[in-house]
Amino acid sequence: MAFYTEEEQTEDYLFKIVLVGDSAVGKSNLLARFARDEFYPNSKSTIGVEFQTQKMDIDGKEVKAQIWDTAGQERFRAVTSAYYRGAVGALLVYDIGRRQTFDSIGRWLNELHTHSDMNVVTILVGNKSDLKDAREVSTAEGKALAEAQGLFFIETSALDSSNVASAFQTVVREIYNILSRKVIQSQELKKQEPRSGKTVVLQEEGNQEEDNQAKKGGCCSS
Ligand SMILES: Nc1nc2c(ncn2[C@@H]2O[C@H](COP(=O)(O)OP(=O)(O)OP(=O)(O)O)[C@@H](O)[C@H]2O)c(=O)[nH]1
Ligand SMILES: [Mg+2]
Repeated sequence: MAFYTEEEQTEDYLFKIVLVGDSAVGKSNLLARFARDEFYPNSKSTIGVEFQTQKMDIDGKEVKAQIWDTAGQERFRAVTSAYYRGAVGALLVYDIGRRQTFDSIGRWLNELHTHSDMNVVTILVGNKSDLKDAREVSTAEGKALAEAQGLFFIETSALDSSNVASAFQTVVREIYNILSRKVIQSQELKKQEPRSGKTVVLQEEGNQEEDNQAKKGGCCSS
């Protein structure tokens, strides 16, 4: 999705979103709940990479989210750079009942930023919110980390479905909004240059340097 020309504006949007986080935090079940409304109480570790495409409606526009899922465990993971390549959104997942998975978030964030654009829209997801008695990470701690890192934040339960759709929708809506702003900016540029040839109204990569400068430390602040 490098360019959209004027004629192509009516085409669907396809956004690659990656699920990231330690093993057994519930990445595969969040995807299963969101895409198929299913839950597996005894799911096995993911081996390699799987993805699922889900249609979503954003402001009456059809958007497709291609959601990628891989193993949290190093030995089951596929080639890391390929997993992140082209991603425009990420869910960084931990288990609210296992502090160790929350402590790993910094490492996952580093990996995400090493292999993808700094501007990837990211939400920190505290999963298994149904495990009330086993909670080891408070909501306030999750929020604070998200704020410090410039991420969105939500707590979910793949088991009882709470906030699962919202987590994905938050990311996809923000990507869509950023894209729409770029289209408007390009159209304004086009008005100023009426004699230019074929008009490119969206370039996903944009001006990387400028974008990184503007948004460092936060994917979605503008
Ligand atoms: N109580 C509760 N259990 C959950 C929830 N989400 C997932 N689980 C359970 O946690 C275990 C691990 O879930 P998975 O979805 O396989 O975890 P994963 O992050 O994909 O793990 P890897 O593929 O190894 O990286 C399974 O037994 C799930 O049933 C949840 O929201 N609440
Ligand atoms: Mg999995």
